[in-house]
Amino acid sequence: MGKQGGTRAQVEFADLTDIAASHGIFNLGVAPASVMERARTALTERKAAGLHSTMQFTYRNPERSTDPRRTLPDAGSVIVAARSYQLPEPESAGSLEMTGSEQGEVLSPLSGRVARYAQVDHYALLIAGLRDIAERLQTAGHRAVVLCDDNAIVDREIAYLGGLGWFGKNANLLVPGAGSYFVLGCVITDAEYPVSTPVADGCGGCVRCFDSCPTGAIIAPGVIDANRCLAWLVQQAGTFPEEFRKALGDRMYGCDDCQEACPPTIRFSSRRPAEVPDDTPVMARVDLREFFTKSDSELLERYGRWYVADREPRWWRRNALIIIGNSATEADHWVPDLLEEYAEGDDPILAEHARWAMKRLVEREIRG
Ligand code: B12
Repeated sequence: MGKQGGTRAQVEFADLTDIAASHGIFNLGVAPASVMERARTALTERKAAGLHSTMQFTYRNPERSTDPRRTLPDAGSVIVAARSYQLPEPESAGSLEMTGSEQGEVLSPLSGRVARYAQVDHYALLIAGLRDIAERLQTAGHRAVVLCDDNAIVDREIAYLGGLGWFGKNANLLVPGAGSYFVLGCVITDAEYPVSTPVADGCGGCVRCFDSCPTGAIIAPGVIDANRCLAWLVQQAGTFPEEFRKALGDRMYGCDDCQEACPPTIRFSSRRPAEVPDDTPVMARVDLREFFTKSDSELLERYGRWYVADREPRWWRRNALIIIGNSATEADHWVPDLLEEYAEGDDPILAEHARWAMKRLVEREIRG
């Protein structure tokens, strides 16, 4: 929160774009600080229809998450930002722990795939830029609050209203000429700037994302049923729905299928690569064995920036058991003992997933 009272100097918007650019943020816009009616209606109606599954986030309090003035009562505008998370494609599908400068350090026979947005802490890189913008405004006597992937605001709608992109049928916000591999955030401030013009629809008649979803989670243009979306199912607590376990494939965290099928994203994302410091570790794939050899606290230390229900590494183990069933081969000698241990263990949910994985290995003719 900025200084109270005192004189306020106008900060040129160009100063803010310069600060953003120094953080690898090349898309900045301004949204009005008013209630986002469309998002409020969508949250309320979809919650009533159960499409939010067990998610809370922005659904917990739609009155708050759709009104920037609930965060900053005298807000005058919302500066919205998009930062690319498109990294160069890994050279080897099996490589783990690649860094921005050297790729393909470690190879594992059994690993899980991580969606692009979660391979690096892209939120932290965006937040660092937004904080510098907020600080510039605060130094000039304004109030400014940074929000990114926070329950207090619906990031896509405010970014849309601030002219950063259009809503794809896959529900992602697409930046014109760049695609959807962008994380979004904003600075709510009492400084006033002219509002940007929203971007017109760019999907046209294309419906490729519908067919690409492995579980049929896109139920209407821009509408996701979280009960079916793998990106939610891997984060959710409890039993992983059996009908979607095969579709999970080798995904450990997140799912990019609806973006990987999207023509503008396929075509343009490499034009707008993410700027990440050279020594940044990139988790494109993770070693599955680690989830059974490391303690909860070690796992949280390593993967704690990934949201998981109740911060319970148990749900990562559950996901890893499913992936083992879907992708282990005879070469993974440690797998049969591990599955037996968990199938007979005292965690009933993990035991059931281990039994499922055993059956799946038989079905795949990996075990007799
Ligand atoms: C909850 C959540 C999820 C949930 C639910 C997703 C969802 N669609 O709501 C789950 C866990 C499934 C999820 C998955 C993903 N998420 Co998410 N998620 C969020 C979170 C926390 C809240 C989103 C929210 O409020 N949804 C509420 C519903 C109502 O919004 P909506 O689906 O966008 O609905 C809008 C459209 O339907 C549109 N609309 C209305 N009418 C019409 C009509 C037409 C024709 C169209 C096209 C659109 C349209 O208006 C609605 C309201 O704005 C935000 C962070 C935040 N604080 O906002 C990140 C966020 C949306 N997620 C993000 C990302 C990166 C992802 C994934 C790509 C991650 C991954 N690879 O696994 C996937 C994408 C899945 C998908 N296709 O949506 C980014 C999106 C960036 C972008 N460029 O769009 C965000 C903004 C995080 C961030 N700060 O960067 N996510």
